[in-house]
Amino acid sequence: MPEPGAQRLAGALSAKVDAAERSARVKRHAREVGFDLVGIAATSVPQGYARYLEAIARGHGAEMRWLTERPELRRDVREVWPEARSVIALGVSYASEVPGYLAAPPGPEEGWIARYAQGRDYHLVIKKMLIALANRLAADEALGAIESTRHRLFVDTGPVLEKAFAQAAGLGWIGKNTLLIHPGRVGPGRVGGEGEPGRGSWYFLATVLTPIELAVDTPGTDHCGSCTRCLEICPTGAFPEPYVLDARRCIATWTIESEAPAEVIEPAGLGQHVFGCDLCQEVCPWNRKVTPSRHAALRPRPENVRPRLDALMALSEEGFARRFPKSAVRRVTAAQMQQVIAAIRRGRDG
Ligand code: B12
Ligand code: SF4
Ligand code: SF4
Repeated sequence: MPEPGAQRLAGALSAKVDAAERSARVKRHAREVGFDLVGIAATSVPQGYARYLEAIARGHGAEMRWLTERPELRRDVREVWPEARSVIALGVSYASEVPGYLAAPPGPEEGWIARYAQGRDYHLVIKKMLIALANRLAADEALGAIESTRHRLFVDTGPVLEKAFAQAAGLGWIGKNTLLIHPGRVGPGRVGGEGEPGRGSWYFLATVLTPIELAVDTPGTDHCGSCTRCLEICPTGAFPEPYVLDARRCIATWTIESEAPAEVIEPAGLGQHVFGCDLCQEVCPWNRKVTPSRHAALRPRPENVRPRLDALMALSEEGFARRFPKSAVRRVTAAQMQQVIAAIRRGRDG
């Protein structure tokens, strides 16, 4: 077994095409395994890292210890995977035509599950696509036939600033709501072709760290302009300033990340949110015209759109597992969700 350094050299020497052609091939492979957006970035995002450090210094990481521990890992992805030479930033659409929270507000006994969790758990869907991509990269001799195990695959699962890399790779820009927004046809990060995805922020992000030297893309540019809709709609005042989110005040933290929701939730701003919140995306003009996702597994399951609160309240832990099979909702337990529902009712009934 050669040492990693020797392997790297062998990989570089056996690559048969230049960096631009290697990037083009990587993008073709990404499209063919089902990714909607793809772009290439260098291994660090200094501006994103500086903003991340500032955010955690201000306490904006809330109680998510995994977000604030060992911050240096986010300085450069080579801290996580020393062999990495380039970052492949990827996007998968979960847009759907189901009317949102604002277009058809849930009734007093109905809850809202955020769009991203209405279908099958995206981690499962995207992990499969990432593995397929790593296998294709390994099988492509023009890329140096680098083993798939020499790539590192992430979808939420590691200390990688996925939005900052996506912006650096040209997939879009980080909006005032702090989410990555794809500008549509004009975006350099789109893969294009048949089933071309639409513009907006209804995209999951994923990342591959690769030892292959690739030509990087031009970063996305900001198209928020003078708009402030997301900042105004947020019912809990979670944006202390544009482009900055205080996770301590975000409904997503309260309803998904908090181990003891009853202790942190302020019922007045909660509305009917049982799991996550979409408001700062629903108002975004870039999400106005929806091109539904081509990924059938990610489409909303009808029972996850405006579910009845009393039915959720009645579930045991086993019943909850059966009610939400292979679902991102299982990030919480029935007991946690029921604390959220109790807070919804307190907010509703005053
Ligand atoms: C922790 C986390 C959360 C936390 C904190 C979010 C936050 N903004 O910090 C909470 C629980 C609140 C959360 C909520 C949501 N999340 Co979340 N979350 C993450 C996670 C796991 C880590 C993010 C992180 O490191 N945060 C630390 C902060 C300081 O860094 P940051 O978020 O990367 O962004 C900052 C810098 O990148 C900086 N920045 C960098 N470069 C530049 C350049 C310029 C010019 C500017 C202005 C700013 C800037 O701006 C940001 C704000 O400071 C990521 C996955 C990942 N590994 O990245 C998903 C992720 C960001 N979440 C995602 C989603 C879908 C959501 C929700 C929409 C879910 C929901 N419906 O309820 C909400 C949206 C809330 C919101 N408006 O952001 C998606 C976003 C996809 C996209 N299109 O952007 C991600 C990427 C998951 C994924 N793999 O798809 N999330
Ligand atoms: S997800 Fe909801 S609570 Fe969180 S910042 Fe956006 S609008 Fe505010
Ligand atoms: S609502 Fe307006 S300000 Fe907010 S992210 Fe969208 S375009 Fe930018």
